[in-house]
Amino acid sequence: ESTPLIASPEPSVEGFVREYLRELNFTQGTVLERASTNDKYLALARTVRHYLMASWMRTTSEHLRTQPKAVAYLSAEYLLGRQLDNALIAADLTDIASEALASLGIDVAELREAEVEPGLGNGGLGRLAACFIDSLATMAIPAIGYGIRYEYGIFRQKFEDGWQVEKPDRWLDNGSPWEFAHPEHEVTVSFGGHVETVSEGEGADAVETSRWVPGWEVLGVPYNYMVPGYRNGCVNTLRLWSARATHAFNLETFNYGDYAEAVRAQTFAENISKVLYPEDSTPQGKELRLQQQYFFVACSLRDFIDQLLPQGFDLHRLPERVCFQLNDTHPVIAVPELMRILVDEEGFAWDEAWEVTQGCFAYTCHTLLPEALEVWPVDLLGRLLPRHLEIIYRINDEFLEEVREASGDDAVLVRRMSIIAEHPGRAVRMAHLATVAATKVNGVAELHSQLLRDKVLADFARLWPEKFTNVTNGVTPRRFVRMANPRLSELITEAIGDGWVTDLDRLRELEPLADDPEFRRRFREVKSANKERLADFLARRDGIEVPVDTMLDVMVKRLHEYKRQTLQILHVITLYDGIVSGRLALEDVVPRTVVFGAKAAPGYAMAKQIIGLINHVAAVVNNHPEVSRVLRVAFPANYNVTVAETLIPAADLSEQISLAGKEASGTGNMKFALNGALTIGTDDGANVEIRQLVGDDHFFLFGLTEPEAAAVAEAGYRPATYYEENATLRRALDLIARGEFSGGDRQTFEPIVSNLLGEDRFMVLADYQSYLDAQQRVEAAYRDPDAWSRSAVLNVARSGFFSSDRSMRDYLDRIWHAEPLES
Ligand code: 26W
Repeated sequence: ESTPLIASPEPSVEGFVREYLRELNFTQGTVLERASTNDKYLALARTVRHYLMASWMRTTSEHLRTQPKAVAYLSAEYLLGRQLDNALIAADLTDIASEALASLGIDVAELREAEVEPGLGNGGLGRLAACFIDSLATMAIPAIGYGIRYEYGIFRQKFEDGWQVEKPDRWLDNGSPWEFAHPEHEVTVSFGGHVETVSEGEGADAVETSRWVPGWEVLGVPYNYMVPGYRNGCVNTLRLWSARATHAFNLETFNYGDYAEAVRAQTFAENISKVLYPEDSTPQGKELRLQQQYFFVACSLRDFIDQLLPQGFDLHRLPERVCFQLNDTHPVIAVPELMRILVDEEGFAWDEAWEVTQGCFAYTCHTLLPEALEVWPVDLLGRLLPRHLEIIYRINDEFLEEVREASGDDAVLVRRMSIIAEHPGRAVRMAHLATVAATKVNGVAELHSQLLRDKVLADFARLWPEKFTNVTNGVTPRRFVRMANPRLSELITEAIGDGWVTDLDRLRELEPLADDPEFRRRFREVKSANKERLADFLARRDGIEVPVDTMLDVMVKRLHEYKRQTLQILHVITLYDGIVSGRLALEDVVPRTVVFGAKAAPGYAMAKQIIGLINHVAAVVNNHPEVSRVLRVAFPANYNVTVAETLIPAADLSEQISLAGKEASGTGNMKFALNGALTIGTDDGANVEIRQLVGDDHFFLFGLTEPEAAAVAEAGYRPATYYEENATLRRALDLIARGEFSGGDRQTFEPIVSNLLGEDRFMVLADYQSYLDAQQRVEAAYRDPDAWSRSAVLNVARSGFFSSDRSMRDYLDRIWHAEPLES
């Protein structure tokens, strides 16, 4: 039996006009003549929703009815990007909507610009989560995304005199037409208090059990978002939790007559989902962050059990119904939480509960940097979640017993593997907890997974080799090709049909066309039209002038020393120096525009220095009468998904220049290749796989390999040697040191220079010459437009592997073992 459902409207221009005016008049409460751009945008968003609504309801009720095995993706971040265009494309309404609104004198393109993107993530990990839920919906896999509805997403970046300043991201201010609040499904989450030991039974039968007496509670209110599959009638759900004060909490204080105190208490509770932590890869160990993690995880487990399973479901069989995928360690507190539910609330024996828990979780690691691995001080965790700490201790006791047995009491090994670190203070190692609990542990690219097995988690991989697997990341071709690059999409579809959008391997069929001069010409036309679009966008948005007839050389990603934005700015400085000193003739330089986009964590001083340096170099280069004829540097502020969508399709050269062994995967690298940019890159992360697939001749490789870098570090790296022995490098660093880019002030960038000469943890100087040589090869290749565009077409044709649909198939085969919903 299926529930009665109102059908979505039939797609037609007249029908769309009717629906739209209804929304504008009856929901938005305004008339066309008086409607603001925001009114018109909100009405359009709600209109589009109508066309997906019946599919959403049907998907949800089918899921409930058939009780398939589901994927529950637990992620503290979803970097969704704008929703309107994506929804229009998924519902196949782009043309109908444009025509319908044009008949009312409205330009859809203008309304698109009115949407403020939900930036509920920092970078790669959050964007990956967004790509994955898109793919799961497109593949009709029963899946739900769980996360946090931050009131403020990633900060809005501004530059003042070239230095980063952070402004709050008030993304909800103009209304949020894509979400559906469900206060009736609120969940209560407890914190603090203490644990009581109670004896049950008499005499010899007496057993001690623990009971958590929490100190305070908050409510989690779910907000549902549609996750539409691409034209397949499947619409999955993303459920984000928002913190509210409990009613009781307020009332109690209110009874004392202190109204102001009651409201303050409310604010305190609601702080939990207030703001996304902007740290990417260096955890701050803040109590509020642990509150966020437990808050969303507790809500999500409760919700899955209560809302998605039938009443009275036997939780012994939970692993048949769900895999909770842990997106990095941020949701790992779900492990003791499930144990607590099973043991304390459901009365399971410990061993039974542990078996179920181990069957329900899988863990994805997204990093290799030791400082990025989350560790929670035991006193903090014990204060906030005393019962969970107790559970973690018991998990650890039993685990370490297993280690002792397997290792013949190797005490050093036991200390290394323990979930509890003893130094510098007692703390819970969340990656160890995740690895112990998970059915599978995966890295996000071949090299990364290998390094996890060999280095970061080597002890665990020796104990449980079958636990470890790889799933190389991917990106959704819907957003990052079909939507972001309509011109290329049309060219591809004209050549091979439109099946590639959901079967990206079919891009292979373009390979022969790389040798077709006419196809290459049209490919170049697309590129240059995309450059025009970008130039237009940056002129309007930032007042930045971008020449459209130059090589567009792009590095966009979070600002981090390991990613080495410094290396690219050193190349810019070297070109500048060559021209200014007369050692490089203007006509020998391939004109290029170097574009940066990057946010620095607000507390990461060196990253902010590097941003300052890039902007100051840009000012000097762009204002130099000779140099600016062949070299420009553009650094639009506030890089985000929306900027990526206009920037990536215009790029000729993709900079993927991290020190080998540091970038887990990278996903921007895949987006560039799919949009026909060539990569200059190190042998790191998924670059390795990109190069294998596109071929050495169509990829500019440079730099130390991971084993080489490890050997250099082992032998004792001395960066100053490179400075002393390489005159070009010396000149570039001396320019910075002498204040060439800081109005003669030598102090401004002193920290960068002394760091490079003294420590240079990420071996920028060691790779400098190799990078310069690779850039020479880039120039030579770019001088031959036909050969370049042949390589570019081959990059597109050979990158189908990097669809997140393929990543999902790998997760399904290797980890989840779930199947599509029949439709
Ligand atoms: C503050 C704690 C913290 C620690 C790590 C916050 C965020 C992180 C993330 C793991 C950082 C991140 O986004 N990692 C990136 O994940 C991408 C998706 O797998 C990879 O492509 C990137 O290489 C990796 O840096």
